[in-house]
Amino acid sequence: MKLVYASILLSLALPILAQSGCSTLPATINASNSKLNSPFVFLNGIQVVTKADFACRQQEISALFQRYELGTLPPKPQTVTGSYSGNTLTITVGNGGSTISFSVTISGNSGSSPVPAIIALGGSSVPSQSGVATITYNNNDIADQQGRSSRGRGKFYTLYGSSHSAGALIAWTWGISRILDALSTTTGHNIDVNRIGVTGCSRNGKGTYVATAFEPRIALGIVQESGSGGAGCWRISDAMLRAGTNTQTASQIVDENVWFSPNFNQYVNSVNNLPFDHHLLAALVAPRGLLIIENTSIDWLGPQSAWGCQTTGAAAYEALGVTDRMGITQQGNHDHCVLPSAQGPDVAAFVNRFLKGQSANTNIVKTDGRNNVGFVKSNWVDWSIPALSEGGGGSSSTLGPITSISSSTSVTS
Ligand code: MCU
Repeated sequence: MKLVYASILLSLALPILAQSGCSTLPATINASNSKLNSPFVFLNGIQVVTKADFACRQQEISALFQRYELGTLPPKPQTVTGSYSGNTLTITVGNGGSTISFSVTISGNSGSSPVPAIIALGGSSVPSQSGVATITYNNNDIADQQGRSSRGRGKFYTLYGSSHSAGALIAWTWGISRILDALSTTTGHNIDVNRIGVTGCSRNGKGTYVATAFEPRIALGIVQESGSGGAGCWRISDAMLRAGTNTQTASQIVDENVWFSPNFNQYVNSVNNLPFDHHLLAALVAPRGLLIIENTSIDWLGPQSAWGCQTTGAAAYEALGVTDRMGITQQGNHDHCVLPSAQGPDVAAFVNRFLKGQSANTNIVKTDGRNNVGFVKSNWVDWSIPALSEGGGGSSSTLGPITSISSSTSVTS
């Protein structure tokens, strides 16, 4: 009888412990793993059982990315105001005695009722969609990306200091959050702030993925040809290079540009020590809409890495019972950032469903397999996918927002 009582207590306590277990990250983490880390096990070894646990694991993953790779995403600044005139939304942000101001241009926003919109980092390379506005965001103005010498340049750093830990990707995310803040408090633009997508290609595809992962107000991320540092996993890209394919790796990428935090530099030659990889970006976006578009013809993008990484990341959606909210479409034989016409319907399906609120078949996971994509899952994945239960009040549509982590150790809101 005692034993039964104890095991009931334990089974009741585990999910609760798991939730309170997400309150802090340990100061140091020794987590060497040559495979892709499970989305369903907390750092302390406790299994994710319920959807509420998973929301907590998302906070842990968010904190890990910020501490080891991206740098810290600051919380909402003290003041954010917007003004809209002549298709330009101007956003003014004040914090700690400094003020910056930046603008985005809006097109396709006419209509008798508010329209959905896609924020395009550096412009859009996917076909424009009828009834959906485009918000063109000059992300370079917020954090420059002109090689290593551009570290700390841009309006984000004017506000937070040039030695802030944020790399460009998370700084751009911060800028998108401010656009959303300003849209919410400004009239005249005719944008429905509850139906916002984000897109960008290549380096701006990396930014799109990170923004979608860290800004829960984004309903859909369309991540185009982001390659290594975006849809690719560091571990798989390293293996591709070891096998003789000229693929971008972590150690190359930090030499090339300032997309990541300086804190990442110490891990780029030992990526197995990272307690995460980029499949867990998908775990941060889930259960929201996500379309990953990749190119099989460009080795540098790491076709096998992006495919393996993202088909693995889709496990988060499967565990939440929403497999068709994440699409992966990979095709070759075209130039970089030139969407082949065959992938046009994939974009339209995700936009129709997640921005226009229409019904559309978004069960899209496909590759043309060109260039021997050749990902062998059993070499990389040693965990199984749970069916997460509703316990603790979580549900796939009401998962709490991922709170921004202002201190490097706290993962509570
Ligand atoms: C795929 O994104 C990058 C890539 O990481 C860089 O190595 C390369 O220089 O530029 C790509 C890009 O942004 O192309 C427009």
